[in-house]
Amino acid sequence: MKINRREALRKTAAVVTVGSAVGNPVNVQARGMVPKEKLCPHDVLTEASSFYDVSRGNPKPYSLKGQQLIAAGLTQDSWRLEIKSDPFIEEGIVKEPASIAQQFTKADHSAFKFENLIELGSKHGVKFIKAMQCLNIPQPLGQGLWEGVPLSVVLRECGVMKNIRRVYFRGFHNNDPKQIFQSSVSYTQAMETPPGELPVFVAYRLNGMPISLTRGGPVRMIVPWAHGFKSIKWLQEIFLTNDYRINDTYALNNNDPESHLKTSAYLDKGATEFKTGNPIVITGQAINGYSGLDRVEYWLRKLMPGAKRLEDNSPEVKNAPWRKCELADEPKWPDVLPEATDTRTILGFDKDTGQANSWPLRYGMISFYTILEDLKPGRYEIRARTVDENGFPQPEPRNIQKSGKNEISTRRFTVI
Ligand SMILES: Nc1nc2c(c(=O)[nH]1)N[C@H]1C(S)=C(S)[C@@H](COP(=O)(O)O)O[C@H]1N2
Ligand SMILES: [Mo]
Repeated sequence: MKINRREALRKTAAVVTVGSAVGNPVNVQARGMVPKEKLCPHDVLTEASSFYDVSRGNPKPYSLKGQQLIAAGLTQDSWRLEIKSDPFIEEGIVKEPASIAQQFTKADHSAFKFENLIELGSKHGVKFIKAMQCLNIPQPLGQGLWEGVPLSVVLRECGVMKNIRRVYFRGFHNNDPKQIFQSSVSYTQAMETPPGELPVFVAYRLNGMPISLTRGGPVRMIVPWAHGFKSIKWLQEIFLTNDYRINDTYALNNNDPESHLKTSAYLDKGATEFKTGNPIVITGQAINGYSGLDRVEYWLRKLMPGAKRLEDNSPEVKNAPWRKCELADEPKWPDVLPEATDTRTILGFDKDTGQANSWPLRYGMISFYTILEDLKPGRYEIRARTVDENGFPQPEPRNIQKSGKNEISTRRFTVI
């Protein structure tokens, strides 16, 4: 893929001199030249096939081939999107059923086609760079430039709507109800975007190309602020209901269905043994979540024989001498974006100047690193944590792990 080849060239050409970080005594001693790709080993945009995959289904939709794929509506030509209102009512709970002036169904051939979506996109299209992260898996899954049509624009095609409080979406699944994977947003979240905020959108491009089948193509929902389970892959059905209760599939497993991406740092895995005398490079990625990211910090401790395991909320961890990690520089966008992408057209970038509104990007991820020098032989444990823009160190302020895995990331290694 073009962007990755260019990115690779850029990375191998660049070297970074380390050694001046204030308040970072471990790094002050670093004298070596460490290639930038070692410090920041992650691409800014993840190639579609390199995302970590989280998919239900047996067989998984992307394993279908040929005629089965067409029958499943998973090619651009065969793809259809149904939009229906839900007749649901319940005595004493939901008094009136939802209704919309125009339903879009397969039965009467009115369902949306791929070309209808592209047409809406030519007038109202949006682009956004988003980190995908599973609520139940610490490490981010990847980051993409997603492109599509705001859900509000699609729903306006339904004309007058009544008694709608939640908007649900489902992907392709076989007929076993256990395989249904659905998520939802509130009516307001679907229809309105506050200033500076981001719309939910129906996406049909990833990193400048059609969304691959493995990444949920031809069409996938993208909920910018949310964990992956809201971003339904193989989207084929939207239903509008007056049932205000959040019946996302993920809620059934004790997950918080309204979680936003948490600000948190995740250490990369790596060697467990280093030779004394060589600088040790520790890397990771941080998510710039709901509360924003102020900084990433690390704490290194020597593990004495019999050292006890430390809980995230123990005084030892809270009062430890945490030090700042280095954050990856903002990239030169033309080097990492698909050819000829105008940053002025990407949400989160200034419409006039094309500058990013923030670095790291909102709901994006950023590489961080530190370099450890002159460690004496022994066992060590390193932790990394974020501090958000309200001054809360990870895992605060929201430490309930079922609203997103943000326990403090820890790695052990030996210096010999
Ligand atoms: N239709 C459908 N959409 C889905 C899923 C699924 O199993 N089926 N998994 C969800 C979950 S839990 C996550 S974390 C993300 C993962 O996205 P990825 O596989 O592109 O990394 O997709 C979401 N969308
Ligand atoms: Mo997930």
